[in-house]
Amino acid sequence: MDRKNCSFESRITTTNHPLTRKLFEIMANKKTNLCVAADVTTTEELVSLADKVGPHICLLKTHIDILTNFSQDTIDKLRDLAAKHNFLLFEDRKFGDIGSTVANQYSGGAYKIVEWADLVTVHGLPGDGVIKGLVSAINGRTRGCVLVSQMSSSGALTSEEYVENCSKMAENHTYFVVGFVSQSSKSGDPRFILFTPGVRLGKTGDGLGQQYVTPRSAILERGADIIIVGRGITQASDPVAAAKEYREEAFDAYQERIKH
Ligand code: 5FU
Repeated sequence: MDRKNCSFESRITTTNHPLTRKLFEIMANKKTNLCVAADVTTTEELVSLADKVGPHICLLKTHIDILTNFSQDTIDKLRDLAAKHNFLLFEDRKFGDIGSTVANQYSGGAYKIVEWADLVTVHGLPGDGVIKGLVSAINGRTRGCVLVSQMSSSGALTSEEYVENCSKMAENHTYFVVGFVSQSSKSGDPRFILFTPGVRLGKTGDGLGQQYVTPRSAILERGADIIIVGRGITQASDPVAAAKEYREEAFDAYQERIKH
């Protein structure tokens, strides 16, 4: 069973991870494989964006530490919107330290990420202690992580060997890892979801190293399951219309892929 030829529905039973299953269900039922990168800097903008694009997304990706006015109210509102529109919360924290430190970063500090983020990103660089550290902080909650195995930015040091080693790490920790943030995939394992950022229509880069491909290219050529789109939506004159456009392009490309 090759991941790229399978429908999201048919992949539900390939995994025991409750959040992987939930995400497949959301994608299949809502007919969307769009994740919006909500890179805005105030709670008001974040909440307003989440409510507007909510019907079109399966996941809302945050960088919670770029907010100038974060509080518990931010989280209460995001969680309400996630329930209202049926999407998951994905904090792109890119944990990358020893297990003991990431456990504290995940559960403590100002953001208490473990309390509200369904999924978080993690670098495989420190070795699998980073995963064990995060898991030690979960305390019975249903949580998962996405391993950043290959970055979209130019000159990224994520070599082929690194990508392969991240795949092995994921296979050893399937109870926590739901998939990869990557630009390509050699793995056909249907349990793992491939999330691809660096997606934008009409631009190839941002002048600061980001490199873009189109939704069709991400899904049909690179094998993405979910596209992550930030400024293509947040900086559009009409973010809702842009979200609809990316959603349709991405879901059409996915449907085209599973036909073959
Ligand atoms: F792991 C990665 C990566 O390799 N590239 C990324 O761009 C994460 N990202 C995130 O996706 C980045 O931190 C932004 O939040 C988002 C892309 O935003 P853009 O506005 O679509 O370029």
